[in-house]
Amino acid sequence: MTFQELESLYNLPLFELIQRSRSVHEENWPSAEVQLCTLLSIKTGGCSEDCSYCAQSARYNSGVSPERLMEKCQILERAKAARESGSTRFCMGAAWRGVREGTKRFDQVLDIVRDVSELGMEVCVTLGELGPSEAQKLKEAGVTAYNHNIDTSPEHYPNIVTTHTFQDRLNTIRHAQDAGMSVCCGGILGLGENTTDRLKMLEVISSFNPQPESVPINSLMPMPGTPLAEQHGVDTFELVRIIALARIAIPKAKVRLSAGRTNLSEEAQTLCFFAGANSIFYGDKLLTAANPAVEKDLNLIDRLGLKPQQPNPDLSAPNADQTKPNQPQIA
Ligand code: SAM
Ligand code: DTB
Ligand code: SF4
Repeated sequence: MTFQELESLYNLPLFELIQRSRSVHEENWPSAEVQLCTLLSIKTGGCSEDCSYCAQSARYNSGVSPERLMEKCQILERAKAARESGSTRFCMGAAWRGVREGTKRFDQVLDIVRDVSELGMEVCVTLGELGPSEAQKLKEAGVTAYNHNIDTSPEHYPNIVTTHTFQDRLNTIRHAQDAGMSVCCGGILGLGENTTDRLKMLEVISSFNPQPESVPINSLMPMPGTPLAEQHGVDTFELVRIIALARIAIPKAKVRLSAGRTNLSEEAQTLCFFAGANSIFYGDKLLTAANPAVEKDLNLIDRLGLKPQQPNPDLSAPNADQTKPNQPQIA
């Protein structure tokens, strides 16, 4: 979807925008389902990168202490517990710039993925930069989706991160797609960007071929010690508009209402679901930051008459559209 199309939708009266996103939602998804995803930080802190929102960067005194890669048996316990509690997707995050074939830590990750993928959940990993061979190895080990966010517009990205480029992010996404993994790609609202940046971010994400299988919409959780610690919160109606646009522009993606739910009322979250969000991170912790308690989420889901999504037996990645270019067009 082009920037102009996104902009004219964005400027509609809110109810009209939601009416449109709701109808796209109903054409593509069961209307009352929400996917529950469990997130686990398998390697926390000490990251070389300078992403100015992130508590895991070694450059900031955020109070997050660097840890080693978790042991496989502990990860498997957490994955089984996630499945028991109704999650259908297990997402493992590592605070790395990226991974390289032939290193011990990459072999350890492959070993972990092989075992987690036996449990019947979608297996998502977010490990930073990948080359073609790392992507291929992860796919073979059983990864179903690779999370790599573009986070903001190409223009605003250098104000947020200087240790890698927006193009580096696009290259990794291409490698994940070429290896046959689904891509989970979204961004963060509240990084000091303007509406144009938010729409450009969605323009890029919607131009991927194939479009991402999931689109996480995070609201910045300002982390003490990071350059964005004092950033003010995101207006709920702007968040809802971006969710509605993501639903319209990327109709078959799970739109995940991601970081920042602890700052949203139940009513605000409900509006997000109504506008097209159909997936959440479920569990008391994200990577380092807080998330609503499991009981609170289950209670909300129940009161809204929503149903947790059942496991999807088809874990294959979406197909590319052969009539379209497969590199996003960056203006
Ligand atoms: N190192 C890998 C990478 O950068 O892709 C994986 C982990 S990284 C923490 C995953 C994503 O979490 C980021 O791309 C960003 O969208 C999100 N994130 C990190 N810190 C956040 C914060 N304070 N508030 C909201 N989202 C955040
Ligand atoms: C995504 O888009 N959001 C998740 C997941 N992908 C890896 C991470 C949110 C992190 C929030 C900040 C923290 O926990 O440190
Ligand atoms: Fe490292 Fe990822 Fe955090 Fe950036 S977002 S500092 S790459 S863990």
